[in-house]
Amino acid sequence: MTLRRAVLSASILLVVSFVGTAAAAPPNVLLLFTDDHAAHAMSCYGSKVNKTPHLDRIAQEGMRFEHCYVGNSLCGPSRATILTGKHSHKNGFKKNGDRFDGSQMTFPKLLQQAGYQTAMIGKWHLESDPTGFDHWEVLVGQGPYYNPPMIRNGERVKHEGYTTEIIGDLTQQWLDRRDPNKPFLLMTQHKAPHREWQPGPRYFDMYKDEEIPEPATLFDDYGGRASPARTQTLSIAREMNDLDLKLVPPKNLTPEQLKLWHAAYDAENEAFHKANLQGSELVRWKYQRYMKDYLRCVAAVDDQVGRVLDYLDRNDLTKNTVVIYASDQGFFLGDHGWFDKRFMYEECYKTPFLVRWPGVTHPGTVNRDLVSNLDFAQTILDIAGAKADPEMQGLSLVPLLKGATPKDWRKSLYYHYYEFPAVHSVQRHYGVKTTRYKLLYFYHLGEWELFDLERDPHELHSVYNDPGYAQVQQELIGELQRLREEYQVPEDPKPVDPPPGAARKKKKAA
Ligand SMILES: [Ca+2]
Repeated sequence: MTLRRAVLSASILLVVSFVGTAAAAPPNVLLLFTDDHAAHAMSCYGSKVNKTPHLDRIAQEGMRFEHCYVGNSLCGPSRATILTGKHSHKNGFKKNGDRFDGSQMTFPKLLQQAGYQTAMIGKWHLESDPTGFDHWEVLVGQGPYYNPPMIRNGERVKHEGYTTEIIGDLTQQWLDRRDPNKPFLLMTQHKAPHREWQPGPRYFDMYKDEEIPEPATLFDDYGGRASPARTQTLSIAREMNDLDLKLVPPKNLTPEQLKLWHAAYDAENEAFHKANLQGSELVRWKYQRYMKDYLRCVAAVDDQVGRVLDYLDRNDLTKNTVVIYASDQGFFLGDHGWFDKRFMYEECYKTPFLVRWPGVTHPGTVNRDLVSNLDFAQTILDIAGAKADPEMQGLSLVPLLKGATPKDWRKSLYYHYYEFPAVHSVQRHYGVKTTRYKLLYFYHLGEWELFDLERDPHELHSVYNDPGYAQVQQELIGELQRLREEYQVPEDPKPVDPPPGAARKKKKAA
């Protein structure tokens, strides 16, 4: 080849590759989402209790966010925040049981307007019907682990089998029949590993002869903190029921499923009843039973994640699909002796967040900036090249995904939990978190907590009013006030107790 020809072909290559970039189709977005999956039950986050090879693959081929937190650690509110990019007080969904106003702007609607086909499959949990989706098939409320009825575009349909696997099947079926000429947004939202942690038959034998390591705080005495840590009802020792502990089977199994269930649990249950465990030994047994079932549910999710990643590979979709994994919030895995969530404590306040964006995000990177589920909407819109809604309150994470965090990136996050009085009796609180410190205010009690996460990572000793932290405390109170003003958070008045007899009267009137 002559020099001239070589230069000419190089220029053609350059032109071709430039045109290729400029005209590149907007990427597909696959959001894989779970319910109550704590980051400390994922091996890519350093789990001591399980392995999640398929989720780890997303981290290895993309970016793992080490400090992703939620604005309100509860199922419905987290979902509403993700859809709208707004805090609970702005999108109107503060507590489970609220009804999502589907007429408000959401990121799937904006993607639809930008030419995306959009689909939502799995757990929705927002009371009103999904809006902004060309196709939706969702569980009814929480939905059961087995044989779930679902609502497909407004029509009730029946399924038989294990819900996590059914959601995996529906995901592939939708991908098979989508319009290949349009980019897609697909949200696959698992019910697992929510309470009551019912594993599928394929997972009954997992961890059978293993001891799951206990967390350091399983026998926390709740000293050194404000009163809500003592008055909650999240306790493994006291609040787990027979259904949680698999001492009785779920009610909606087919005869064949019931047979497998008895084969899995009966012998262990018999030994348990015979042993008549008490005190800490009983707590330890409950912890093992809880964790094994929780982790079996996680394993099923991990397998379905692997399955859809394989699908993308087989169908030449990997390169042009951004894969995101997140949970609606974390969970207490025996930490502080608890299950469930709600508190602004690390284990359930933090949520796992992985993003694989081929050709943009450097594989295997870890980001340590403060990010939030408030940012998901604007991030996904930015990835798609679509405009965000001006009322959205988060930030686009695209610069972080490109490896260039802006110098003025946020230094704090706002939190607000509202569901009290309610199940699990966690008091209403708001708070602020920085990389090192966390300030919580239980505002209807007038009680504060301040934690130095560097010295006290398990949050066991509040240093509120400790003279050594006077300046930190003052700065955080100021920062909390600043955030409340920035996000325009109204005062949350204390619910008035109904006068004695009011419930009875109301019932009579109805
Ligand atoms: Ca949840």
